[in-house]
Amino acid sequence: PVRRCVCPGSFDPVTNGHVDVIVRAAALFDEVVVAVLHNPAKRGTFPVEQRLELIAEALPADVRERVRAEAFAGRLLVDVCRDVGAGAIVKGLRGGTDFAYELPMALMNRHLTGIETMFLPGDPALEHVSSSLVKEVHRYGGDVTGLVPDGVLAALRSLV
Ligand code: COD
Repeated sequence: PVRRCVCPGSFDPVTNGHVDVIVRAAALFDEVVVAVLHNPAKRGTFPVEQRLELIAEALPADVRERVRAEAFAGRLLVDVCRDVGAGAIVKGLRGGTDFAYELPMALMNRHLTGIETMFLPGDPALEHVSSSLVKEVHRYGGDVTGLVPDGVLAALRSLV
């Protein structure tokens, strides 16, 4: 059987920290579904279609055919996992704060359907990288080169 996992997030926008976790998940599973979960009531910075495109173009060529990005509005992560046929959730951890935030969600998701969450330690070189900090630093004129894929750099520059 095909072993498939879900890498969930907001990806508003995708960062090199996300890409690292997705590529490493692709080394552990046959297929990875990058699930862009969004709240239809909240607009976010980038439209969901653009978030999907930015993820797709950031993927290294050697994993592209086994990784797909898909958007889900107003859904529980466990329902997304069931719908796409994923047996596990894979998430990156940036340290103790991420763990404190992620642990109750992992336990709740297991409570709901039995699905397991696997945590991968984030690349220490990217530990300070989050979508929100990247946007803030860029907004006030800081340089985020090396922290996000090239397509995201261009997308940030075209924000008004
Ligand atoms: N290094 C390693 N990992 C990283 C890095 C980095 N530099 N940056 C981000 N990550 C990891 C985060 O720890 C997270 O696991 C993942 O990447 C996604 O990050 P974001 O910021 O894009 O996404 P979040 O944290 O906003 O996503 C939250 C979810 C959408 C996953 C969550 O809210 C959810 O599951 N929502 C669906 C509704 C639901 O089921 N709720 C009940 C949950 S119990």
